[in-house]
Order: sequence, then C-alpha cells, then structure tokens
Amino acid sequence: MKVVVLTGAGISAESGLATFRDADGLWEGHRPEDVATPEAFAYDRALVQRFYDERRAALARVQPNAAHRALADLERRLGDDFLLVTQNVDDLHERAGSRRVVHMHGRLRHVRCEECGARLEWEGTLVDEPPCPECDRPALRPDVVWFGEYPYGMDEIHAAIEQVDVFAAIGTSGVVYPAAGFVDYAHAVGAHTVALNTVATGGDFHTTYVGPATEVVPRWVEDLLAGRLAALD
Ligand code: BJW
Repeated sequence: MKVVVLTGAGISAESGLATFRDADGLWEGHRPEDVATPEAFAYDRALVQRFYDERRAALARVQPNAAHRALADLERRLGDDFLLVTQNVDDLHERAGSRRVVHMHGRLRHVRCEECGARLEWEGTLVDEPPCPECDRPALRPDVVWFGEYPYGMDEIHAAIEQVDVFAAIGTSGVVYPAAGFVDYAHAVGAHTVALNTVATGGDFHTTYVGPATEVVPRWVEDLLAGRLAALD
C-alpha cells in the first residue's frame, strides 16, 4: 500500500505555531498573497527578514505533537511506500522522527544566497544581512517559497502520487496551488483520498475526519494500519 500525506499549517497549530488563514493567522489582516511574495521582500527587505527571524527563533519554543508523531510511526511501518509532503517550513515532522519528507515550500532553518545560489542550514538571524558563507556577499534570504516561485521537489511528489493508493491531506485549507491540486491527481490515478481538518474543506475527498489533528491523525493512522493488516490476513 503506497501512501502520500500532504500536511499544512493546521498540523502544527496545536504545537503553538499560527496558521495562515485562520482568524488569528500569521499575517493578521494581510492576505498571504500580498505578503509572501518576492515583491514584498524587495519593497521592505528588513521587515520580511525580521518576520522570518522571529519565526525561526520561535521553533526553539515549540515541540512536535501527537499528529506529527503518528505520521512518523506510519513511516516506520510503511518505509519506502510512504512519502510525507509538507507545505510547512517548520521542522516538527523531522523532530518527531519523520525522514521521508519533502518540504515543498522550503524550510525556516535554511537560507539561500541570491547571488551564488548556495543553500545552507541557518540558526541565526538575517535582518543584520550577514555575508554568505560561500561567496561572502550579503545576499541571504529565507529558503522559503513565495507566491510566483517554483516549489521544491515537484518531480518526486508527482512520481509518488502517480503510484499512490491512499492520499491524505491534513490541516491545509487547500487554496494554494500546486498543493491544492494533488487531490485531483490522486483521484485521477484511482487513489482513496482522505481529508483531516477541524472543518470540512472543499476538494474531492472520499473520506473526511473532522477534528483537531492531534486527535484525528492518530485515529486515521490506526484505522489505515488496521485495514492494511486485515487485508494481509
Ligand atoms: C487544523 C487545525 C488543527 C487549523 N487540526 N487542522 C490563480 C489560480 C490558481 C493558482 C494561482 C492563481 N494565481 C496564482 C496562482 C499560483 C499560486 C496560488 O496558488 N495562489 C492562490 C492563492 C490562488 N501559487 C504559487 O505561486 C506557487 N507557485 C507556483 O504555482 O509555481 C508555478 C507552478 C505551476 C505548476 C506546478 C508547479 C509550480 C507557490 C506558492 C507558495 C506559497 N507560500 C506560502 C509561504 C511559505 C513561506 C512561509 O511559511 O512564510 O506557503 S503561502 C502559505 O500558504 C504557506 C503555506 O504553506 C500555504 C498553504 O497554507 P496552509 O498550510 O493550507 O495553511 P492555512 O492557514 O491556509 O490553512 C490551515 C488549515 O488548517 C485550515 O484549513 C484550518 O481549518 C486547519 N486547522 N487548526 C487540523 N488543530
């Protein structure tokens, strides 16, 4: 059984990280499409650097939750038949034990040099415009994917969905493409599709688990594995 899971900000909400589009969202009052853009960065570089510096620092104050851990357990059971695609830039999946993770919108603890293209791990700040360790120029930016930029890992994601038996979308509003289109692709290849969210989202899902991720994700993983074990009997 091949499984692809797509996660969004909702899976980290109960760890204490704000989502984007809920009422008390990360970009309070601003549409993400107006803020998370290369144009916004060019217009006010210091503001955007500070925003990401604060979010990077906040990672040290949060911990993975039961939903992250349940997905790490699922990976341990399924091995190479499992791929976790996350839109999140936090590292809570890795800290819960997941290893087969594609960060399609980049990672907060990584930076990219606009001059030489180097991509590096980074724990410090960027608002002070430190020199790139590779080329020495002060051209580092957060290694995240803004609107209009091309997400990471698309070939690997498409190859996995092409063969998938079960596709699950967890804690994502399903409004940002290309991730929002994965469910249609999974449908087209005949996969069973599942949504897990506190609210019923749109999209072509066969099954919906409504509730907080820390409750519904462990339950879904249990259901999935029970079905799989029954099928193998
Ligand atoms: C819980 C919960 C709990 C809460 N338990 N659940 C017109 C039509 C179609 C497409 C376009 C268009 N115009 C432009 C586009 C393309 C554009 C796009 O999609 N725009 C739309 C807004 C219309 N997309 C792009 O530009 C992308 N690039 C691109 O398309 O390149 C070309 C291409 C073409 C074809 C193939 C490949 C490429 C790039 C998108 C980059 C998005 N970047 C951001 C910022 C990342 C850095 C950062 O973190 O700061 O990514 S924006 C933001 O939205 C972030 C997220 O990853 C992303 C998705 O948000 P997410 O995770 O769904 O969060 P929320 O807040 O929206 O939802 C949270 C959900 O959790 C809710 O449903 C809650 O109910 C739920 N929830 N608590 C369970 N406890």
